Amino acid sequence: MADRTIFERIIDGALPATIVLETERAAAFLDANPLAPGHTLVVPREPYERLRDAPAEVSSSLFEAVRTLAPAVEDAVDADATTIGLNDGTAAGQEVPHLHVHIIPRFEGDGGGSIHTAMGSRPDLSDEEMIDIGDRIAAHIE
Ligand code: DGP
Repeated sequence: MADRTIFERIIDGALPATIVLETERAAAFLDANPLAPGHTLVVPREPYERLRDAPAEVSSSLFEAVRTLAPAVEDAVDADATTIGLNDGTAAGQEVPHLHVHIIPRFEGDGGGSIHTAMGSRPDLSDEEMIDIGDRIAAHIE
């Protein structure tokens, strides 16, 4: 089918990839454009676009796979640490519309930053604004 995502086609075997884990609901393979050796993508088998679209059993399986893989990836490439990230939506840099978690091995002195460096600036929020935002988040929990 023409409208399958790249990642569905990888899981189906229609596109080549180095697959490192397959579970009932998730799969993982090496990123074709790695930021470090071992850069791995973990995806649900079903093509939910955003984290908010995935039912609880799918997101649980996804993060269980992340938990399994993060130390395996780190050890396999003898890394010192790991950055785990999810570009959730186009404004956050998501290019492939199939939910995926990046596992990126990190090395002392590799020149990369923390997740904080992904943002160009920080907002200056008052205590009242922080409380109001917190209240609104709590009110939106479904
Ligand atoms: P994001 O910006 O979070 O949507 O990252 C998408 C990642 O997917 C990017 O790091 C490169 C990777 N990618 C894109 N196309 C392919 C592909 O065909 N195969 C593999 N293995 N990775 C891909």
